[in-house]
Amino acid sequence: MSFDGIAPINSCVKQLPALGKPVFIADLHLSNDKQATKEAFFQFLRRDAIKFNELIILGDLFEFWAGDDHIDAFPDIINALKNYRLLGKSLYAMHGNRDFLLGKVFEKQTGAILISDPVVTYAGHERILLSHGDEWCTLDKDYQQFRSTLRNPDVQVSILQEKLKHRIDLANSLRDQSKDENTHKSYELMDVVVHDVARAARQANVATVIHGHTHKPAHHTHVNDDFRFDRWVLPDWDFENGKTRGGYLSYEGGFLHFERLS
Ligand SMILES: [Mn+2]
Repeated sequence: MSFDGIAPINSCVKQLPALGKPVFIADLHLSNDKQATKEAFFQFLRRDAIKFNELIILGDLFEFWAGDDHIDAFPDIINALKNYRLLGKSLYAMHGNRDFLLGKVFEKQTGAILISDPVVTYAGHERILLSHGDEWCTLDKDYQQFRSTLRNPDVQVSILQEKLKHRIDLANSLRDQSKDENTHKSYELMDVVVHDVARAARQANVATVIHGHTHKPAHHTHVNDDFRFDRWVLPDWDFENGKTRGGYLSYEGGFLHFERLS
């Protein structure tokens, strides 16, 4: 499976069709050493996502994705996604900061469509802005610098020309480094800056924003310079060692609704 030369960031569509009955998830951080979390995801697809028409993954489905030639490490996850598509459902995936190298082969093998971050969609009459959310963690200047480097198409292409093993080693070391750094970062530094979300919402002409990344699930109603908007933050998932953290947001009958998984 060879890299086709298209930077993953250039593989994303900038428009989504209107959503009929969508379900949103993010930050599952799936990997092969997290069997219980994978099982929770498979059960969610069979039992919960099946009740909806579109599954929208707002980033970090994977703990890390070293490039599309990494796909062979995750046959069970790829099959589960493909089976969901085969039910006639739609599947959309956004890059997170850990799986920003998801590309055309992932799309082809799962039937998912990669979507830009941020992107506007409609659910019913509601215009909604979707994002992973890390773009709005603007207090963390070092992180933003790092993010813009990794989102540069030329950088992505040159990373993908490295051997898979080198990329996996690099991803592991970056992850360890970020875990290490994050223990010293404040709560505020690791959260979005509401003013920046408000500006993006205002520019996109939406009153509702859905994002993940911060692992601070909530429904906020903000009033920022007389601009009022709702911000729904998706939970991360962790079912390892008896934990039952995870959930989804759905839209049905004109309402967004949070559901916890257990
Ligand atoms: Mn993230």
